[in-house]
Amino acid sequence: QKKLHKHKRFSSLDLKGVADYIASGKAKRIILFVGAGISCNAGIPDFRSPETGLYHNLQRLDLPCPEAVFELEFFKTTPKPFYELAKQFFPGKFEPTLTHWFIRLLFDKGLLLRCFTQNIDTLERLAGIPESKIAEAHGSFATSRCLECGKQMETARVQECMQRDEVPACDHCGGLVKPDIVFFGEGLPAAFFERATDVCRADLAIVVGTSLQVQPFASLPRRVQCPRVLLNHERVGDMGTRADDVVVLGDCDASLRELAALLGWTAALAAVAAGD
Ligand code: CNA
Repeated sequence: QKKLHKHKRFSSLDLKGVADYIASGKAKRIILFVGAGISCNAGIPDFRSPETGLYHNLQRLDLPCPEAVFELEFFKTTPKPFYELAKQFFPGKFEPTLTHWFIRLLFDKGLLLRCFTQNIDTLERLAGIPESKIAEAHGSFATSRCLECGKQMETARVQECMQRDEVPACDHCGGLVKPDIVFFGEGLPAAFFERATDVCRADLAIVVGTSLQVQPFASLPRRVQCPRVLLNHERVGDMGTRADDVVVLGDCDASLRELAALLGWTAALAAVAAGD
């Protein structure tokens, strides 16, 4: 590992260096670690951005602390705040961003090893990235089930309840229904751990739109041995501490638009985003 970090493998520590690295064919198994920041330009607020983040805007829900809205024990007794919040970013209302389309393009080009996402908005799926290439660390809104008997409830029905400001109750036993997103106090999906072994196989890691504060997800970028890139508004985790790390601060869509241009992929990116 030491030896790997001693030698920079990007020609320069910027987007041009990353583009050269990909264009030279050295990156055939690209791994992505993404978070709420990649969906902000779709109109879904993230958690921790000052002013616009969900945590900042939760005061009106009268919670003991902002995180309580995603705590399992709190939800069991007080589910309304969660459903009130979920109404704002339930799938169906939002379109993928340029960052999602860029990841889709990596897949189309046969370069995507896996996209690890903390997001629950399913925009990766909507961008046409196959489920087998995604590891949804915190589950998703795609399915919901009763906390008492485990019976599934169709997403459309859950959504209908939310629109009526009702908390969905199980048809079978009347129990509380919860989308299969991972709350604090719950384990991560088994598929996340199975797919985490990908970190050893990747030849380029790209971290985008995450504050890297939630474990165990946050530890994954530390475990890769390949060159790493951070595209984020701020520096996070240990990104930028290795000799072969590239850190590009700013809007992730803008950075990936530039990377696509450097690779000569602008037209291809526009085509996937247009659904061609
Ligand atoms: P976070 O802690 O809110 O961090 C987001 C990060 O993205 C911050 O570092 C921001 O500075 C950065 N950021 C925001 N917008 C941009 C942008 N346009 N370009 C570049 N960087 C940007 O979110 P994390 O994902 O790190 O936290 C993990 C939580 C958030 C997970 O459990 C998610 O389930 C949860 N979450 C998901 C969604 C969603 O599915 N879209 C929305 C809100 C929260």
